[in-house]
Amino acid sequence: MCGIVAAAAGSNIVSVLIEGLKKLEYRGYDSAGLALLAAGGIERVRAVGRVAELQTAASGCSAHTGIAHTRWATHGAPAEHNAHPHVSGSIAVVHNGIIENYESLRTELSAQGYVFTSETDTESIAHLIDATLKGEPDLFAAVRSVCRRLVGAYAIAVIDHQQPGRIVVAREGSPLLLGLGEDGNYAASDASALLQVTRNMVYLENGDIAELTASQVRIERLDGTPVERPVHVSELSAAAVELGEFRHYMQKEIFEQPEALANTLEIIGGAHSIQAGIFGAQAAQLLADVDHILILACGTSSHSGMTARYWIERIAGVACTVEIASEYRYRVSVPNPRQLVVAISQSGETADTLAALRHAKALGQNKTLAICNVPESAIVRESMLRFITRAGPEIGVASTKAFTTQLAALFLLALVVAKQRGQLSPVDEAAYLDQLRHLPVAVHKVLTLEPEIAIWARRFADKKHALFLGRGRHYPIALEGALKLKEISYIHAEAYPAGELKHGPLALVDTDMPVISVAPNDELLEKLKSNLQEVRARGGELYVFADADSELTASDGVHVLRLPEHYGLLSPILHVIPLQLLSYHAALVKGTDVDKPRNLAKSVTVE
Ligand code: HGA
Repeated sequence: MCGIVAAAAGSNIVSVLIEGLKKLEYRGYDSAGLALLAAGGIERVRAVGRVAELQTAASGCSAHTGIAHTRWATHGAPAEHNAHPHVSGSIAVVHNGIIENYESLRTELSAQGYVFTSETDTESIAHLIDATLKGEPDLFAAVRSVCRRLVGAYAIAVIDHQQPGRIVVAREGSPLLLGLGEDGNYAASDASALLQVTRNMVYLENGDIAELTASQVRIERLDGTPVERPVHVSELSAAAVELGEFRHYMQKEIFEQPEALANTLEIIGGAHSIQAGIFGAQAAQLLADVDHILILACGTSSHSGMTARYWIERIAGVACTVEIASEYRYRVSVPNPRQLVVAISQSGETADTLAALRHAKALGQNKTLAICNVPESAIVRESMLRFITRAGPEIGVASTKAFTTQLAALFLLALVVAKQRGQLSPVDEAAYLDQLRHLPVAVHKVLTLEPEIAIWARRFADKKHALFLGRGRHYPIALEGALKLKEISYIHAEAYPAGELKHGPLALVDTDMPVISVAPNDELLEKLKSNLQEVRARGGELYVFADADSELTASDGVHVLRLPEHYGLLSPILHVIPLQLLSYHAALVKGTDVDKPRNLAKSVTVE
C-alpha cells in the first residue's frame, strides 16, 4: 500500500523523508518519489523500484520542506510517469487511496486545458488544487475546498513553492498522522516512519485537514471548525517482533488480528463501492473474461482458499477449484487459459506453491494473482496481480493472523469478481463493505472468550485424538482447527464435513473422543444439529462453538460457547478464532514449544 512521509523542519529533511519511506516499505510498493521546496521551485525525483534507488537519485538534494511517497499502483501501471508526487503549476501532491470520481474530474480539468501526464486518479487532485488556487490563493483554503469535491478515500500531503515552508495534509478513509518534533513537524502514514525524529504523534480523524510548518501545526475540520487532537507518545519500537505482554508469539498474533484485519482492509477505506484496482492496475482488464478460478496453496493457506471457494461461487457465480500446490505441480491437468490462478502463501516463498504457480504459467495460464503477506516475495514478483495482506510479521510457526487476513483478501476478491460480472448489486456491495469494516470490532469481541476457551482446553488436553466438525463454509474452518491442534499440541485431530460422519468416522466416536463443532446459525445449522445428535448418542463429548443466534443449549456431555455476533457469510473469519485459542491453550497445558513446534518451519522454502 502507498506510504506518505512529509517534513517541514529547520534543517535538511531529505534523509528524514528517505528513512521514513524505508520504514514504510513493508506496506508494499512498486515505485517511490519525493518533491522538495527548493530555491528555484519544486524539485521532484521519482524512481520505479526500491526506495534505495530513489535515495541514490536524490543524493545531493537539500531542502527544509518536502513530501515523499511509496506508490502501490491502483490506477495506472507501476511506471515513473505514474509515480507520486504529481505536480501541477506551483504545487505537488502525494496521495494514498482511490478517488472514485476521478474520471469526471479529469474530464472537467481537461476541458479547462489541463494536460494529464499519468493514468492515476491522483493527478486530478493536483490539477484541481492548481485550478482552485487561481481563485483562492491560500493553500490551506484551496486544499480544503478541493477535499470537499473528492469522493472516495484519501490521505494527501501538498506543498506549494509560492508558499514556502508550508505543508497541507488531509485525510478521509486512508490513515495519516502528524509527528511533533523538536526541529520540525512531520506527517506520515504510520508512526514507524517518524520514530526517527519524534515519539509525539497526533492521529488525524477522517475529515481533518492540517497545516504544518517547522514551528507550528493547526488542525481544522473540512467545514472550517478548529479542532485539537490529543498527542500520543508512541511506544512503538521494534515492538512488531517483540513479545510484549504475551507469553508466546502465537498468542500475540492471535490478539493482533483486529489490527491486522483493519490494516489489510485499509484499502477499502470508507468507500461504498469496491474497485478491481485493489488487486493491481491491470486487474479490471485481466479479470474481464475469467471463467474459472483455480486456487493453489498449502497448509493453512489452502484452508483460506477452500473457504473462499464458497464465497466465490456463491457471490460471484464463478466456478472455483482449490488444489494442494504440491499435488497440482506434478499432476497432469487440463489447462484453461481463461482461468484465474490464485497462489496463496504467507511468506510468498512457499516452494510448492511457487512451483505450482510456475507450472500453471508453463501450461499457458497467465492470469495469475498472488495473495501474500510479504510484498517482495517470489510469488508476488512472479504474478501479474497481487494483494498484500498487512498482517505484519508472523513469527509463530502456526499461522493465525496471516490466515484471517488472507480470508479478508479472498472475500474482497469474491466481491470484485462478482462486480466485474454484474452479479453484485450496489446495495449488497455497500453492505458487504460495511460488514468488512466492522470485522475488527467483531473479532475483538470473540477474543474476550479466551478464559472460557482455556477451561475447555484443560478438559481435553490429555486426549490422544479429537474430531472437528463443520458444514459448508465452516468445514474448512474445522480443518484449520484440527491442523492448529495437531501442529502445536501434537494431539491427533481430523476434520470432517459433519454430514460425512456416518460414512466412516462415526466408528471412532466413544467417550474418549472429544468432538469440536463449528455451529453458527447458518443455513445448515439444522442439519448439523442432527449430526451432533449422532455423536451424542455414541457417548462422544461435544464442544460446540455456536453464535448469538444459534438455538443450541448446553446439556450433559454437550458444552456450548456462543460467539457474540452472527456474521453471515464472513462468519468463518470469526469462528476460526476460538479454535486458534483452543489449540494454543491445549498446547500450554501440554507444555509443548508453542512457537516452534517440533519438525515444523515457518517459511517452507523447500519442497
Ligand atoms: N490511486 C493512487 C494511489 C494508490 C494507493 O493508495 N495505493 O495503496 C495511484 O494509483 O497512484
